[in-house]
Amino acid sequence: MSPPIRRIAHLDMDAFFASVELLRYPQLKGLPVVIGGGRRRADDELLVRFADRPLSRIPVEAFPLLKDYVGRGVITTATYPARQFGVGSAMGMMKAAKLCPQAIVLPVDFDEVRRCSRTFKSVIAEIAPVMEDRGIDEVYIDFTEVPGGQREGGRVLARLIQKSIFEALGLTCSIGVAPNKLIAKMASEFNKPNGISILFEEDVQSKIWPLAVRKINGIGPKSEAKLHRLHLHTIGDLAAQSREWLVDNFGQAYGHWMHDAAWGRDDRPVVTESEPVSMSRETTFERDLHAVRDRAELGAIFTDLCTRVADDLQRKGYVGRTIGIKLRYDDFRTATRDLTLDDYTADGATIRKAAGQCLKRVDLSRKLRLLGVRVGKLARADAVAAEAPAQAAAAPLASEHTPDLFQDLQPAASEPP
Ligand code: DCP
Ligand code: MG
Repeated sequence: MSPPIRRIAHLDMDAFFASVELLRYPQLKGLPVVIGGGRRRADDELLVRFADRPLSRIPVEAFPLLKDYVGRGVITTATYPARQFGVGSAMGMMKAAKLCPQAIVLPVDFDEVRRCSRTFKSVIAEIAPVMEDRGIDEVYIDFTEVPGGQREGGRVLARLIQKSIFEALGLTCSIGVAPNKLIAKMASEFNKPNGISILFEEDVQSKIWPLAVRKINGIGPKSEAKLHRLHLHTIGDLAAQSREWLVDNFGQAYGHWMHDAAWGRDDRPVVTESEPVSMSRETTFERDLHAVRDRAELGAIFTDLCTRVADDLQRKGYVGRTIGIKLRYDDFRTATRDLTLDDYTADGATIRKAAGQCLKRVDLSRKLRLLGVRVGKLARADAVAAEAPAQAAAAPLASEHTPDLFQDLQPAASEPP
């Protein structure tokens, strides 16, 4: 057997946010549906009106339509039937309503989107462990050493992954398999939705060169405009230029990169996602604040940062043991302090207490321009819960009884008038 050749896949979910909504409302399958609008759940009213039946039995006629939408919202994504009318991501809803007034409008359900995102990635990771997370709905996968990864250029493994994701979630995706990430990313768009596209090095000329320069991931609108001014429109136009000419016009790094990209060369590895080490939130104030004179304001900001870190941890499924703070003074000096708890936590009040303790150990006589809260020594919440179910919740502090500095300044509402 010949040694395996490098095969890299790019997988991208189809009309992701919209497809997630269709899981809840399968009666909308095949219809033009757009996701977008304000924060208000446009289907709230529906849920109340049809509280007596399952979501899948709400009549299609009852859903809100694009033609009735008033506001300045933009479309996040659209189902493929809606795209046939020219409606798509980033288009204003009022403009889209002119193209496809009959489209159904639904808001995005971020929690559900995130859950689906986690699930499809874990399905892939079980089949092909070298996977790089590229965001909510896309990943790169190294097929090279995976069983089936070489058969039919990767088509066999790609089919298995598509089937496994569909069985787990009822969602479809599109996959491109190619010699590297750069080409794989372009290839995954070739047969959308629910498609597979297999490219080899020798296909670059016929399949990649006719595409617009903008299709290269890394050529944005500014570079595109400049290339157009130089009368270069397709990737083939770019490939026809000498390396030196590209370097002269676009600089060393970018010029060399462009030349390689146009010839389909890219040796970036697929980087398996490492676990986060810490999560933090910080904020720079609109004006410098003083610990005593602006204590109510600072206290509220401090609590808000703790709540937000706690939300981040909970949403991403982590708990942490080291709570830290960061201050930047008006002279730009920075101070950090941290405290390690006995038990893991993702609880806002616990984080707030520990962070308050840290605060007592810094100089608060100077004005502050920035405040940050960090939680480190992270572990997956489910792993910790499985190990020590009794301990996971409560996190006693090192010194419960010492008041912390912003603590007695906070909450503002309880201060004497
Ligand atoms: N998204 C967004 N804002 C944008 C573009 C996209 O919030 N300007 C969200 C909605 C998409 C998701 O990210 O569902 C994934 O983006 P894609 O570009 O992959 O678009 P889709 O998955 O919706 O469609 P496609 O089938 O073309 O991949
Ligand atoms: Mg997508």
